[in-house]
Amino acid sequence: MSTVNVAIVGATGAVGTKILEKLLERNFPSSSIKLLASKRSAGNVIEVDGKQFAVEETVPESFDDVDIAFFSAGGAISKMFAEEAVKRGAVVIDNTSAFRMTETIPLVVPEVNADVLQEHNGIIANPNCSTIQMVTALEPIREKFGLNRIIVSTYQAVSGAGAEAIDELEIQSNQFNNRQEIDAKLLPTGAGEKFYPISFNAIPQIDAFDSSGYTFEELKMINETKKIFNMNELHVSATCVRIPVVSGHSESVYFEVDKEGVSVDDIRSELVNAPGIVVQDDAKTQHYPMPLFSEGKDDVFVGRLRKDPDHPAGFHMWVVTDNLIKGAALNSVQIAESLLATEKK
Ligand code: NAP
Ligand code: 3JN
Repeated sequence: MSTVNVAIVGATGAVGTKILEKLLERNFPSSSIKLLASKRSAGNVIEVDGKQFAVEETVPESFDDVDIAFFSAGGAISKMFAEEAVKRGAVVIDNTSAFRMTETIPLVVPEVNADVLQEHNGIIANPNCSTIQMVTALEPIREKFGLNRIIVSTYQAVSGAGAEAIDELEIQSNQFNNRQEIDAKLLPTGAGEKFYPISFNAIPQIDAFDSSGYTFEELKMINETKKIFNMNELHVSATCVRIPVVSGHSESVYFEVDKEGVSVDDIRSELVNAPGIVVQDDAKTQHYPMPLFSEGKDDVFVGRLRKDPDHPAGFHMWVVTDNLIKGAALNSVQIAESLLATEKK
């Protein structure tokens, strides 16, 4: 198969539009790209680089003659159409949590575990954005020095909650500046009926709570990390926080390696040579990653590398990436590229 027919489900959304941009930017070998969304957007036209694409409603027949279907319209839509797409001959790359923890479905970050793509049943899961950037940054360290424990706190951009959340931050910021009452209608998402302002605030809740006191976003980070690293025994804990940034998730990651006598320089040299990572780590020149400067970039940026003062194998680092790019669209397109490379072998 030298070129493939592609479909994007959720093509009008925050993630779907980036998938289309990445496919075009990377010259993905597509013979056709079909944009799918809900009935509401059918007939709309999306223009990228002077090329126009008409949006169609997603129906089972949409997947006839599709080789690769990217899904990013929420878990319910994936559950409704992914198996149907596979039956009609497509391989599905699913950006939702619908199938991530299903044992027989590979959960893939190509820099970490592209090898698991060799066996799949037609559906491949793309991890949660917060998981992707953390495992990308930890993989070179894990490979060389082993890993026992991760404790992560996230500072997540509103674009992770979709196009409407970006609008909410902008509207609330104007309300704040105009000394008007702030109208909170959306965040935290998945939480029911109680909402808080995101402008000039930090909300320590992303998605609903489960009975353990963790939110589902935190549980995704914990469970997906163990699956991707194939390390059930790894200790992982997470606190996920929404902050008033448009794009770029940041993470404070504490980790303990397995080997003794590892230095910060040892860790830095592994990161400097790793694929997809840019090290920005110089206290003297105040050089460190920030979400404002990660927007639109493909890389995972790592800085603020330090040894823990009390634990001989403990380290801290600060990890930033554009959540809609490596955290979602780029990782999905890289999965498709790896898949085509695997099939060629
Ligand atoms: P969004 O901006 O709200 O976009 C939602 C998309 O889903 C739109 O294209 C929408 O089309 C489409 N859609 C809604 N109902 C549909 C239906 N009945 N049939 C077909 N399409 C339908 O959301 P987003 O931020 O792009 O996120 C979309 C999903 O991607 C999320 O729910 C999540 O599962 C996943 N996601 C994953 C990550 C990650 O961490 N990897 C990050 C963010 C999101 P209309 O324009 O027609 O409404
Ligand atoms: O909030 C974020 O920053 C990331 C959100 C991801 C998300 C939002 C709604 C539904 C997901 C996800 O990818 O885990 C889902 C979902 O598919 O469960």
